Amino acid sequence: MLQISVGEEKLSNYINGKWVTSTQYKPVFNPANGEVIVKVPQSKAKDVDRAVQYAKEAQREWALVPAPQRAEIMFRIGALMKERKEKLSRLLTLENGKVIEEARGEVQEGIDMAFYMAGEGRRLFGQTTPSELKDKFAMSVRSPVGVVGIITPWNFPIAIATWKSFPAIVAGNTVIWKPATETPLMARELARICDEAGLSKGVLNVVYGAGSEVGEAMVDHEDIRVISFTGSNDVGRNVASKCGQHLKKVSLEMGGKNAVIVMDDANINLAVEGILWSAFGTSGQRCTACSRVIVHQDRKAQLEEQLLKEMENLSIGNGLEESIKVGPIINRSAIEKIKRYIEIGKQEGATLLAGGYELKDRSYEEGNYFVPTLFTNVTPNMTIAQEEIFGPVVSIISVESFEEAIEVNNNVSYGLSSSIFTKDVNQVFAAQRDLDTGIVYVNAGTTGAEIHLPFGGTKGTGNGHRDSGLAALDVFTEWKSVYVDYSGKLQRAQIDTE
Ligand code: UN1
Repeated sequence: MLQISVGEEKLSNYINGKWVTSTQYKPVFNPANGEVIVKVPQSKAKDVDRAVQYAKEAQREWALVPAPQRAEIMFRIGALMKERKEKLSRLLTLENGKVIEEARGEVQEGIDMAFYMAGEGRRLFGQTTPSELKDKFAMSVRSPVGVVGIITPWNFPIAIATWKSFPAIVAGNTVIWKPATETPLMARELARICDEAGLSKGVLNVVYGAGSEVGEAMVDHEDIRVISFTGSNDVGRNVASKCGQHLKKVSLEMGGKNAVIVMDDANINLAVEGILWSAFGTSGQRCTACSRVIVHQDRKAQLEEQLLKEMENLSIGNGLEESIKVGPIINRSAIEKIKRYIEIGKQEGATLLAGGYELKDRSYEEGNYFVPTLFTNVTPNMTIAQEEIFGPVVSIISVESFEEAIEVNNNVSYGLSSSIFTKDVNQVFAAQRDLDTGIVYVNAGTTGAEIHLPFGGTKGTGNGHRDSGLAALDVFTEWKSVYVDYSGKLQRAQIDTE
């Protein structure tokens, strides 16, 4: 078994290719046992400013490096990530808690993104199109935006960072990255890999610290031209309004209140598997997690019975043990938040079928473990059916028809992911049209997004942009339309067209 170091080592910011120490640090805890694993810098606005100055200078040169060469470095980054997949995965479990199998999956998502964007270096397609005038050529090209700021969450500390930074880098931008304070090791490892892969200094810069200090400084910095943020709805709104004041491009990825719909003709065994995986994987701490099950009334009893039976097999514990299925919750305040929702669910009249409490016996004492929880007889407007809990809590809502299922699915302020289990091809196509979410699954749970498709959602989930896929390039590039007139005379558009 690969050893991972645990200690009180102090991490450094990574600015202009150098590791820079800080004056203030904060301890980072292993959610599985409460041990301090590392100390993370608490940087100030002036650290952000210093990083931006270097990034700005570096960007001028980086933008002139041919994109296929930028992409070759991206390919090396992917290769190094692949070589270190096991080490990265174990560190990820250490700091985030997710079970090792899922950690491997997340690291793979980052590797996939590296290779995908490495390929993009030889595309970055624009358009060529006829001009309305004679002897005139028209095209559109993508140009980098400049220095971009990325603010990433603790629940997918490496995958989401790659969704944002890799397209930005291949497109010729330089990056200031504020990782979540809870999960700083993935940022250090990724910076090390970029360094070893030969990424020019100043192209990727890591500045650790609080959102209220480092995040705010990034949002307010006039030389950061784009902010790409994944996190809570409250913070996202604040980021968006500040960016609005600065006329700064901002891409937001926020919460979800995702549902699995189980129709009367569904394969119930498959639906149960899909629900368990998407509701209790990562202990429900995914933006895409299933937190509502909308079931046709004729199958409700059967579904509940099978879910309850399978939930008994979900082993809870330290995610580094291969047999564990449900790892810890990230921290105490997340546990408290989940507990509050359990109380609200009970008060509002939902029936608690399983779980609903924190594990506190001797072997779990020091970690943050919450038992997978199932509520039923939930009505669509109850608080637990409306608000994001970000924990292993599922609410069952029963409906009488397909139309009602769609309506209940859409009756929330978020719109990230949705899923339907049915064998009826007509319902499949109607559902993919009518479900108001950025991601729709048919006969699979609500998680499992692949990196070459756009990731994001409607309504309160975002502000119209998408992470990953080709869509990410739209966030990190400006369109430039170029007209070349080779007629040798002045030709006026819309006028000299006869
Ligand atoms: C997130 O929860 O913020 O589809 C990201 C999924 C993962 C990504 C989740 N590939 O669940």
